[in-house]
Amino acid sequence: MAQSTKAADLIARSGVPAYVKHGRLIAWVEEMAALCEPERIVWCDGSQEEYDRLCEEMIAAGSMIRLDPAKRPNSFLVRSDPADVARMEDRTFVCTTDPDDAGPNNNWVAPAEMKATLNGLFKGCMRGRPMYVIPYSMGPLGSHIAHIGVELSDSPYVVVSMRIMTRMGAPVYDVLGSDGEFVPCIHSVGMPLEPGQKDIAWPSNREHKYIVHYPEEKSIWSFGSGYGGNALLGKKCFALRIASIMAREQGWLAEHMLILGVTSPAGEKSYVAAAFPSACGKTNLAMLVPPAAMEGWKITTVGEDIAWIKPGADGRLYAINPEAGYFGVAPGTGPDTNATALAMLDADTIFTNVALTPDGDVWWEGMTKTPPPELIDWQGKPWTPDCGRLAAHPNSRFTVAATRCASLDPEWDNPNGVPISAFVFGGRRNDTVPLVAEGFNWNYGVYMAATMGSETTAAATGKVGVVRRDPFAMLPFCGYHFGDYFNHWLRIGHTVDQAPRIYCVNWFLRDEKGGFMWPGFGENMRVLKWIVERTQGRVGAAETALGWIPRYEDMDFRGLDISRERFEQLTRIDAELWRRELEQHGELFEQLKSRLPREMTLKRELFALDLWRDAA
Ligand code: O2Y
Ligand code: MN
Repeated sequence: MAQSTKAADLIARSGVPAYVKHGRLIAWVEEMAALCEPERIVWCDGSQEEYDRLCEEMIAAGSMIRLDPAKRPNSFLVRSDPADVARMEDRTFVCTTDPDDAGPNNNWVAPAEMKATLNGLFKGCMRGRPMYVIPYSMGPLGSHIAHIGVELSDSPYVVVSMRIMTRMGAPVYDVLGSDGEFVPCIHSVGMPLEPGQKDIAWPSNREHKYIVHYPEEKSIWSFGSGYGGNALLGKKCFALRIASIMAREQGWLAEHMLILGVTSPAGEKSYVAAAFPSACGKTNLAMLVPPAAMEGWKITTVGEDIAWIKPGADGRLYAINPEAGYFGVAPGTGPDTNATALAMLDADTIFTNVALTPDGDVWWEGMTKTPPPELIDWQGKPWTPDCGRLAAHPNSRFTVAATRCASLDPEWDNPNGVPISAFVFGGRRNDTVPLVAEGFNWNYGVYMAATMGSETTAAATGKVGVVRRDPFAMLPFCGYHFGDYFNHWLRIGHTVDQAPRIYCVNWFLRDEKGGFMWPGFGENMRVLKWIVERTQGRVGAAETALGWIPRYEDMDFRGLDISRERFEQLTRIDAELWRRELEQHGELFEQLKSRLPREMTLKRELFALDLWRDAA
């Protein structure tokens, strides 16, 4: 039988649900089935029964372990292939007709060339496996800020993860109707099964991995990996790379930002959106527990990774969290760093690549001070504390619904979003960048965000202490040229009447002995308090070349032993370090010069003059 006839037959046998009325979508599923040749097509409805059935199937196949129901009800452990443990920036591509549209910040291949490669790899790639049709909404169903995607995948792990991470299932088709817009996303683990071939616990393709975005047709193709950001295509691929392009075309923002609510003892509420590079503690900040001495202050969580932000009719910017769950890093999540997250993982959680205890529970580095005497590590091998290996992979993850988070903000699901009072940008810097600074105005803030950098960790690059420029914490996620992106940010600030103030923060300053100067975690509440009180015009600051910086008396240090001298170190602007910093800004601008807004180079010159004047 010809492939197209076989695909039509597969569609007919799949029993397209009556509520799927979208002809273009059905035709696309048929076209992809003709290419991938799955054994059957499964239309996912997002029900609990479907989730339970897929988990049971994965348990029976040996690719999922049910944890002890008394200790972790309805929770599971999955172990990936050791060669498939993280998203892969070097295998991620943005394919535009003009390479300059993708910019130097993306890996580029011509669309026709990439299509030829992918058509070859996808041909027959789902043989012996089902093709799941996964409809999902990024953002509350029907919200004017939300958008819809449909992912086709041959991985049941992707289906159950997408059910936690997004609003997934049959109701999405009601919003889609017969002709609504959706982002087509196709994913395959890239390991077809020949008749009689036994499957393995974590199928993937060790030879070929591709995570590909076509901005002009707004589609996503992912091959060869089953892990996180490479496979759950609603997250980094759609909600950041493709959405950043849609946002630019449509006048909104898609950002790598957490969203938190700050409530004062008087009951006043403000919302703050904050961008940090990966592995800088965004989840911890989004679920911060204020120190006891700051009684009455409260943090609530709208989102911990991604924000979609749109101008509202009242001239403010409104943000939603497009996701419905958290795919957080397990190691380092403990009672002192994030007690809220730890409690949230008590049930209904999928763990990936953490260690298993002999009594059917999970463990990772940082969960308890003393490790258990014996474990099964993330690769399924016996582990003891003195064996010299990590028990959990450093990028091991939990996947859990937002509704399990005790600090969840009551407005987290509001289709109109929450009004943003301040944007915060932070990186991991040993020196140079002070604890906190407020940009003098929108353009200043955009400059600070555009030039932010972060010390690399060994996990990211193999090198420690090298500053990688990560504008807006979007380096791996901006789907187009950073010069155009800076321009878009400049424009947005001037189209709204009440643009939020912009701050930069640095929790990671070190002293001459290499120790952290700022305690971080819950104590970051003191900085957040200064920020929201600034937006309300209630607290002072000193004017510096970098912007407004708090004086000692502007901060609430009740219950924290921070001397004036230490505070001065935390807020010092070192002219020599800044001279070098501005040189590096210049190097970044040189790379982006074909599309860099003039404001950026002018601002850099102004900065240099101000710093020179202050130092003189
Ligand atoms: O390695 C992965 O696939 C996950 S990456 C990730 C997951 C959740 C939130 N943020 C990130 C990130 O890299 O920024
Ligand atoms: Mn992230």
